[in-house]
Amino acid sequence: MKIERVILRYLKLDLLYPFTTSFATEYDRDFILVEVVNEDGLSGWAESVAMIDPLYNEETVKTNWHILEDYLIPIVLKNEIVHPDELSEKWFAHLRGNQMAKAAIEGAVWDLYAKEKNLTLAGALGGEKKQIEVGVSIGIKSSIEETLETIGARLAEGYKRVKLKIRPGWDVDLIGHVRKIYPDLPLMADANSAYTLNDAGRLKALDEYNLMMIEQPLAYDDIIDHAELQAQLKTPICLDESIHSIEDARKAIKLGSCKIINIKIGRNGGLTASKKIHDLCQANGIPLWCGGMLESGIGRAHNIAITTLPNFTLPGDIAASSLYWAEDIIEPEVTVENGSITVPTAPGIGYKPSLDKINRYTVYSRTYRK
Ligand code: OSB
Ligand code: MG
Repeated sequence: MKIERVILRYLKLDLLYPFTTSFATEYDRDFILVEVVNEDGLSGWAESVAMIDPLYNEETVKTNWHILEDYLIPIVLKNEIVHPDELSEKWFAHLRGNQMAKAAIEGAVWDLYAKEKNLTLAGALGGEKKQIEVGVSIGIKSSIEETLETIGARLAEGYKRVKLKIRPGWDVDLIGHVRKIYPDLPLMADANSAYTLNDAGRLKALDEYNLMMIEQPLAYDDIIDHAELQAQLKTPICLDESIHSIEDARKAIKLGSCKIINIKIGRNGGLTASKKIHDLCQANGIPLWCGGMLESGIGRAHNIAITTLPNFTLPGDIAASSLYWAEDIIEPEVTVENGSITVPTAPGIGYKPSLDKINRYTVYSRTYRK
C-alpha cells in the first residue's frame, strides 16, 4: 500500500436523544474521523470511538488525537505496509494501550486495503453474512413508563432485541416491570461497571427474569471478581469494558469470568485483533455480538463488516442512523428492517462518506503528508 497522506478531522454531532448510562449522559458526540489516502487518490475511512471524557475507559478524543498525530500517523506514513494486519502485529506492537487510537487508523487502512483489492470490508475480513441481526440499546430514562414507551417504539420499528442500561436502584424493579409486559422479549441489561461483588444479591435477583445476559456488572478492569460472580449467577455475564486484547479474552475464558463477549473494534485495538478474539471465542464456544459506541455511520459501517464473521451469533448494538442523528455523514444511511441490516456490497465499508456533511460537522482538521 502506498499511503500518501492522512487527514484527521474533529467532528461534533448532536444526538437526537440524550443517552444516559451508569457513567454519564451524552447529548452530543465528539469524535475523530481518520482518512488515509493512497497515491491514486483512493481513501480509507474510520472513526475513533473514544469519548470526550475518560468515563467508559481511559481514552479520550484528545488523547486519541495526540497518539494518532505523534505516534501512529508517522509510522503509517514512513513504512511500507503490505497488509493491515501488520499494524497491530508489527508497527504498533511496541506502543502500550491506546487501543481506540490504534483501531481508528488501522480501520482506515483496512477500508483502503479492501478498496484497493475491490473487496467489501466484510469480505476482506472473511465474513460471509449478507444480513446481520441487530438490537437496540436503550439508555436510563426518567421513569419506567418512559422506558416502556421507548421499548414499544423500538419494537414497532422492527427491533427484536432490547438492551436496557441499569445501575444500582434502576435494575430489579425496572426489569420486573418490563418482563411483566414483554415476557418473551429477548432482553439484556448493561451495567457499565456500576456494581461490586457486594451487590451480588441484587444481581442474583435478576436471575428470575430470563435475561439473555448481564453486561459488565463489575469494575471496568476486572476479570477476577466477574468469575466469582458468574459462579453465583444463572444469567450469563457478558464482558465489555474488561476486554482489550486476545490475552484478556483468553484469561477471562480460562477463569470463567463470562459466557459471552461483546466485541468493540476500538476497545480491542482494531479489526485484526478483533478477528483474533473472534477466532479464539469461536474455538471455546463463547458467542459474540458487536457492541456500539454511539458511532457515526463510518464506525457503524465497520461494526456491520465485522459482524459478518460467523461467531457473531447474537444481535449487536448497531441501530439505524436515524435513531442517533438528524443526518448521518454517510450515503446511504444505515437502515434497519425487521431487526436486520443488509450488508452493503460496494467495496470497503460500502457506504459513501459525504464530504459535504463531514465538512459541516468538522470543528477542526489537519493533514499529515509523507
Ligand atoms: O457499554 O455498550 C456500552 C454507548 C457508549 C458507551 C458504552 C456503551 C454504549 C451503548 C450504546 O450501549 C450502543 C449504541 O451505540 O447504540
Ligand atoms: Mg456495554
